Amino acid sequence: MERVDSHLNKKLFVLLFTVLNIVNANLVHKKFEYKYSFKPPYLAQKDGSVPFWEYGGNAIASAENVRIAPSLRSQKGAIWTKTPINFDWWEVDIAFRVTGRGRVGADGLAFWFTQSKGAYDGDVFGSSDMWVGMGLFFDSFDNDGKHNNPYIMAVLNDGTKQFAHQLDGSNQLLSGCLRDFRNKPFPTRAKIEYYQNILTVLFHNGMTNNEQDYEVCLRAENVVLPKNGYFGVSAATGGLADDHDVIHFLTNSLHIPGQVPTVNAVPGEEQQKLTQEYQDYQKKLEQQKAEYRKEHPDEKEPDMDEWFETDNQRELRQIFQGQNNIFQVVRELNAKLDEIVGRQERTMSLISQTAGGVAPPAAPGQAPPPIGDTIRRHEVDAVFNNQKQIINSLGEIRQFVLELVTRSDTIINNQAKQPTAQVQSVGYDTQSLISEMRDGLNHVKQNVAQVAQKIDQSPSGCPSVSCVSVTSVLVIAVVQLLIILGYNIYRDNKENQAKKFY
Ligand SMILES: [Ca+2]
Ligand SMILES: [Ca+2]
Repeated sequence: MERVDSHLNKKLFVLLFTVLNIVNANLVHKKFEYKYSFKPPYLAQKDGSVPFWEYGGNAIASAENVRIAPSLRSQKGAIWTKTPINFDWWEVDIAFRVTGRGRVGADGLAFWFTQSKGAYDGDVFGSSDMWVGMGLFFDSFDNDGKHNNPYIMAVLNDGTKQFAHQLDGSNQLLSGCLRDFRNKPFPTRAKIEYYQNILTVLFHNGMTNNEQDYEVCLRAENVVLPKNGYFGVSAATGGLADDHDVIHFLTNSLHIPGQVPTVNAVPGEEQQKLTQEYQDYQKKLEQQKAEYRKEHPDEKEPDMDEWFETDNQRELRQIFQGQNNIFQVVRELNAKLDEIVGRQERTMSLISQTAGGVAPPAAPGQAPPPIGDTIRRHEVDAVFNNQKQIINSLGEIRQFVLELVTRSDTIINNQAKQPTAQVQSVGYDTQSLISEMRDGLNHVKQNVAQVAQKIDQSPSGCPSVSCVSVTSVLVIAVVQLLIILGYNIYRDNKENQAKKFY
C-alpha cells in the first residue's frame, strides 16, 4: 500500500509539475538568447573559436561539439560566456555526452551560473572552487563509496565554502537525483530553469531521442542567484577518464508577463561592442567561405556520400528505432498497469469501507441483517469454502463410481475367460458383485450424508445454484449405479441362457 501510495504521489507530482509547466509556458514570455548559446552545425569557426564564448584548459571546440575534457588522465577544461547575462530569469537546455570505455568513469561535468567566470583548470570539475552562485554537477565518480554515483546535484555557494570532493558534496548539495548519464545511445540533456527564485532541473536520460522524455530531477524554491552572472560548463578527468562533450547550449530568457523585456539593459558601449563582434564574425565567415570556394573551385556541393548511410549506421539506426518502439510499448504498459493498480486500490477501499461499516457477523443460524445488495467478505469466504467441500466430496463419489465400474468389468472379464464355468460359480460371482455394489452404495450414501451435514453446518448456507447441481449429480450417480447393476444382472442372465444351449 505504502509503495503504491508513494508511486501515486510521484505520479501526481509529475502531473502537477507538467500542468504548472504548461500554465507557465502559456504565461511566461520566452526569448532565445543567441549570445548565450551555441549549437551545431558550425558550432566553432574555422579558427576554432566559438562566437560569444571563450574556452580554455584542455577543451577543444569543433563544428559538431565542444569537448570540454577528453578521455585522457587528469584533464581539465571549461567554456564560459564572454559577457554577463542581462536578464533575471532564464532556461538553459544543454545536450551532452559523457562516454568512456570503463564501467566507471571520472570525474564529471559541471554547469555553472556564477558571479564571475571560473578558472579553466580549477579543482571543482575543472572550474574554480569557492564560487559565488550555482553549480550543477554531473558527478560520475563515487568518491565517498556510497554507491550513489553517477549523481546529479545542485550546489549553491556564497564564495566561502570549499567543495567536499571526498563526500561527493553530500553535505553541501541543495538537491539532487541519482541518474546514470554515461554511455547513452542518444545525448543526455538537462533543462535548467531559474524563474522567480525557483530552480528546476529536468533530465533526459538519452535512452530515446523523444523530446517528451524529460523527468524532474530537482526543484528548489527561494533560490537567490547573483544578478548578471556568467554561464559556463566545465569538466575534468582523473585516474579514470571519460570524454565530456557538450553538443548544444541553448539559452532562453524568461520574462514575467506584462513586464517589458529589458532589451537595453546592457550599457550602450557594451551593446556596440557585441554588435561589432557579431558583424566581425559574419565578415570572417563570409571570407572563409570565399577562400574555400577559391581553393576548391571544382567542388560545388558537399560530397553526396554524406547523404547516404553505411550498412552499420543503418543497422544501428534500426536498432535504436526498435528500442524506441519497445520503450514506447513498455511505457504504455506501465501506464495501463498503473491504471489497473488504481482500480484495484479503489475496489479494495470500497470493500474495506463496506466491511468496516457493519456490525459483527450474525450468530450461526440467524439471518444476517440485510444491507442492500452488497456481499460481505465472510459471506464470500463461506461460499468459497462450501464450493471447495462440495468439489472434494464429488471427487470422492466419482472415485467410488469408477472403482465400481472397474470391479464390475473385471468380474465380467473373468466370466468371459471361463466359458465352461458352472452355474454355481456364476451365481457366486453375481452374489459377490451385488454385495460389492451394496457396499459401494453405502459409501455413496455416507458421502451424501457428509456433504449434507457440511452444507447445513456452514453459517450462511450455499448459493442455490451449487446445491441444485450437487443434488442432480448425486441423482445421476445413483441412476448410473442402478443402470450398471441392472445391465450386469441382465448380461449374466443372458450368458446363463446362452450356456444352456451348449
Ligand atoms: Ca565524485
Ligand atoms: Ca558518492
